[in-house]
Amino acid sequence: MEKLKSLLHEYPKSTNIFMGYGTAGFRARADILPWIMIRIGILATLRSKVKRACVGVMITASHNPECDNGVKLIDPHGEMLDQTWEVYANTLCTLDDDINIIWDYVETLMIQLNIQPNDEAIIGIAYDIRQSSPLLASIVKRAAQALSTTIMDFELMTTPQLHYAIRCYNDDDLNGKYTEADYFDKLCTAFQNLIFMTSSNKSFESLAIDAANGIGAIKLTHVRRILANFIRIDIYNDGTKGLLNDKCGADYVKIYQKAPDGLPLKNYSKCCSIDGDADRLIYFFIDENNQFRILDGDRFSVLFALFLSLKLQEAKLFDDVKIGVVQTAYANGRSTDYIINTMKVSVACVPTGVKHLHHKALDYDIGIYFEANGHGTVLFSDDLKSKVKAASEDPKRTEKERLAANQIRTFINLINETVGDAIADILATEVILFLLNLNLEKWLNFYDDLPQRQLKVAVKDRTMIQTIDAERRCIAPAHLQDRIDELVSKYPSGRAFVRPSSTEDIVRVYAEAITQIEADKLAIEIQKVVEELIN
Ligand code: G16
Repeated sequence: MEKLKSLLHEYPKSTNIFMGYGTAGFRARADILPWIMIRIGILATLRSKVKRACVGVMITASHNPECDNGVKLIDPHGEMLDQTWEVYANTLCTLDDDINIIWDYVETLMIQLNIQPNDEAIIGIAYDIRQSSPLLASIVKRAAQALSTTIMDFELMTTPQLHYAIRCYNDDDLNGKYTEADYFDKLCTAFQNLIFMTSSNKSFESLAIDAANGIGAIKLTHVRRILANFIRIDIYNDGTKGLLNDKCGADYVKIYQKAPDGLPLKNYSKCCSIDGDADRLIYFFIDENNQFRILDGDRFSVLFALFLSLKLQEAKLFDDVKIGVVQTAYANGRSTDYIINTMKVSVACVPTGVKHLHHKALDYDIGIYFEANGHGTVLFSDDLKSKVKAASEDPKRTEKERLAANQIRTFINLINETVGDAIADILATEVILFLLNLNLEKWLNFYDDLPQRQLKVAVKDRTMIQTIDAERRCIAPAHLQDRIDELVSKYPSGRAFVRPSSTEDIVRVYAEAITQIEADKLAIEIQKVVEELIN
C-alpha cells in the first residue's frame, strides 16, 4: 500500500482527462500517460491472478507519432484483453489518486472475481522504441511489484512478439517459455521448409522494407541474416536517420497512397512498409507507367485464401473445412465481391479493431482476417490441424495429397496466430508468391480496386459520432447518416462511412467511387458535413 501510495504521489493523475480503453488499449500523448500506468500495473496483476497465468503489457502507440504512446494488456493465449475487463480498466482510470479509493475498488474486484490475496501473478512487459517507453514500462513494473507480482522484463519487442511470447509461457505445447531465437527460428524454418518442398529452381526477387523507423527494423535484421541464402532483404527507415512513422510506415503509405520517404524506389520492384510496432504490413511497387501501386490488407486476405483453398483442394480436404475471410467496412468493395463471387469463400464484416476480427475468425476452421490497413493473420482450428497432420502422414493418400497437406501444416508454423504480425506476414506472403509463381503485378491483377479516399477530420468531440452495423452507419449525431446517404446516392457505386478514431483525436472519413476524382470529391463533401454537424 505504501509503495502504491508513493507512486500515486509521484505520478499524479492529470485533471479533466477521460481516457477509454479502446481497440488499441489506452493511447494518448506520452507525457499524460504515467498515472495510467499505475492503474495498468494493478489491473494486469488482477488479470494474471484470475487467469492463474502470465499476462502481457505492451507499451506502444503503434502507427502514431513519436510524441504519443499507449498501453494494452494481452491475455494468456496471446489474444487481446477480454472485453469485460475493459470496463474495469476504465473504472480504475476514473478513480482519483487516493490510495483508499483505489484499494476499495481493488478489494471489490477481488471479491467479485474470487481472487485470494496470496494468488500468484506474473506479467511480461515489453515496449517499442519510443523515448517515453522505458519510463512508462518502469511505472507499470513498480505498481505491479508493489503487489508482489513477478515481472518478466522483455524490454524492446514488436507487439506481435509479445503476444506470441505470452502464449508460449502459458502453453506447454509451445515449451512453456519464450526466447527470441526460438521465435525467429520457428518462422524462418517454416519458410525454408516450404521452399524445400517445391521443385522450383526460381530465385527470390529482393525485397525493400520500410521499417517506419520503428522496432521492426531491429528485429528484421534477424530474419535478414537467417534467410540470407534465400532472399535479399534491404531494410530502410531503420531508425538511424528519420523519425518514427514520419512520412513512412504502413499507415502513411495506406492513408496517403504514396511511397514512403527514405526508400530508393526505382531500384526495386518489390517493396513493403510495416508500422511502428510491426503489426501492420502494406506491399507496393511502381508500375511501368510510373504509377504507385499498393497491395493492402484486402490483398493479403485474397492471397492467403487463394493459397489455402488451393492446398486444401490438392490435399482433398476442401469439402471438410470451413474457410472464411473477415473484413471491416474499410475493405474495398471489389475485394469483397471477388472473395465471395469469384473465390466462393464466405466473408464476414465486423467493426474496426483486430479484437473483433480475431473473435469472428474463430468461427472458421481457417479464419483469414485482415483490416485494409494491413493488420491481420490466419487462425486454424485444432480440428483443422489434426486433419492436416493425419492427411500428411496417411500412406493411403497420393504423394500430391500428402505434399499439399504438409505444405498447409508447415504454413501454419509460419503464421503468428496470436495477432497480426508484419514480420510473419512478410514471410508468408513471400512464400506464397514463390509457390504460386506470382509477382506483385499478377497478384494486383486479380481484381481492380474501386478508387478510395480516407480523410482525417479534426473535431471538438469525436465521441459525438455513434455507429452501428459494423460502423457502416451512424446513429448520432442526428441527420449525419441522412446527409451521407444523400451524397453517396449521387455517385454510381459510391460507398462511404464515418467513424471516430480510437487511436487519434479525429474522425475518419472513408469514401469509394468509380473514379479517383469522384472518391476524393465524395470524401471532401462528407468531411464538410461532419465539420458542420459536429463543430
Ligand atoms: C489499432 C488496432 C487496429 C485498428 C486501428 C484503428 O491499430 O490495433 O486493429 O485498425 O487501431 O485505429 P483508428 O481507430 O484510429 O482508426 P494500431 O496499429 O495503431 O495498433
